[in-house]
Amino acid sequence: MRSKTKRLMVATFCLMALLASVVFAYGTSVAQVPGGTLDPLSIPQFVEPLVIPPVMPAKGVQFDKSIGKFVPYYEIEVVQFNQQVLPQRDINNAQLNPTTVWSYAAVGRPETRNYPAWTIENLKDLPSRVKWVNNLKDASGNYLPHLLPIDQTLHWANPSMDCIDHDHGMMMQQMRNMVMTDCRGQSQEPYRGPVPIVTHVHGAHVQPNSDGYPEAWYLPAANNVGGFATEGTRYDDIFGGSGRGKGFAVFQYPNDQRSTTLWYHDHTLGMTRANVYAGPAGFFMIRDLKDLSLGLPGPAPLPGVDPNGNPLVRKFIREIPIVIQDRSFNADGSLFYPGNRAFFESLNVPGKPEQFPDAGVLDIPFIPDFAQGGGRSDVSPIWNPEFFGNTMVVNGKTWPFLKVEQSRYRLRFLNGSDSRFLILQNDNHLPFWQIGADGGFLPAPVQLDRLLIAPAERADVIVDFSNVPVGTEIVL
Ligand SMILES: [Cu+2]
Repeated sequence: MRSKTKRLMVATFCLMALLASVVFAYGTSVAQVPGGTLDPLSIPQFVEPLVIPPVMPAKGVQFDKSIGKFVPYYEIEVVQFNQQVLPQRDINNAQLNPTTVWSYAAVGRPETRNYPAWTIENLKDLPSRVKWVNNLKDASGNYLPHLLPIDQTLHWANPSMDCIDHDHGMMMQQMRNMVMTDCRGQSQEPYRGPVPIVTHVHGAHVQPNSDGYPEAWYLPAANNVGGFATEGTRYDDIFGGSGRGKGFAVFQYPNDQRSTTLWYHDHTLGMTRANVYAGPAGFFMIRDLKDLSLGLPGPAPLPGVDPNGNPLVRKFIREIPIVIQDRSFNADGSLFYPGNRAFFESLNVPGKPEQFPDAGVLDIPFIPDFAQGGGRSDVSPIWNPEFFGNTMVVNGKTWPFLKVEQSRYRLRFLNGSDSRFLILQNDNHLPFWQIGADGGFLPAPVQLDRLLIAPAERADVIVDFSNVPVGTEIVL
């Protein structure tokens, strides 16, 4: 295999303010990050307002006998829909299509469909219970295939049960009288079957049976899932075995931890990267009534009030969750994600159209083929060890802007990228006052001019726009 040249791109973010109040938005410097057929330089920046994720509605309450308390109960499904992630028009005024994405939404409440998902609000020490439904089905009840190329040769969910280690697999199957999933597959083709989903709340204190183990996945309850394993090997552990059924699992979160910023996302074995890239992720806040005495900027979005398209509500809000994700797109608006290992090597695939003009081809044996010398190849044909997108998507829009008041704001950042570390700074030299991180509040606020956030990491930050003149533009 040819050695690869490491592609380096510094994530230069820009914070930008404009208008009669203060506004800010996000941009990235020009850099040649390879991606799909949509040229990121054709996407106008700072034309769409930042979406403020509303609060996920609960279905009701349920009585938990073991603790003798009523607990909030949610029914949340993963669904597929179209969303205008790109602006409506490119820089030449040509139309840009909506993007087909997945996300979480309240069951039976299509108005809650948004990528990223609406925020689940929790009170410390009050458990919450969620029925997580995999509803990746079409209108006629058949399963929807994945939006992105899924490598079947990794150690992954493998609902097709075509385990490479077949003899071992058969023996295990007979011994344990169970189907063999959660293994490396034989096929070098992308998986086109029904999509496994299992949800994990990142950073939550939780019992194993509600953790969303990677092997606890389940398929949608679709008409045509015959021939596939419908659950992973740890599915039976779910909620003590009582909170499960076809196409769903019920998990309970004790919320017995410090108030903090958590997030929920798919966690399926060997395909979390692609499932999360397709969209399903949202904030999961734990709040402590004691925090009300801290005098932090607020309020956050309130239950039952969608702040988007409502200037009065937006003017009032002072706490905003912000998830930043790098993505790449194709000219038809679809998400781009690499479909071959050669992409990672900046090389071409033999016999396929060039993805890197004038580069060579990657012509090596892939799993399960045997390499020279007799050993099995250990290189997967589709999977890329890391991925960098060439646009910045913030709360489900490319390079949005936000009007702010002359006031302090609490910004709850999440880096929802696959591989990219983010270094945030702004061109107005406004300091970030970091007050919290993954586990909760810091002992004291820390003043920073740059904010480094790793993938999946959160930063709870106060930015003070009080003394910024009206009309200023700040680029993050
Ligand atoms: Cu996570």
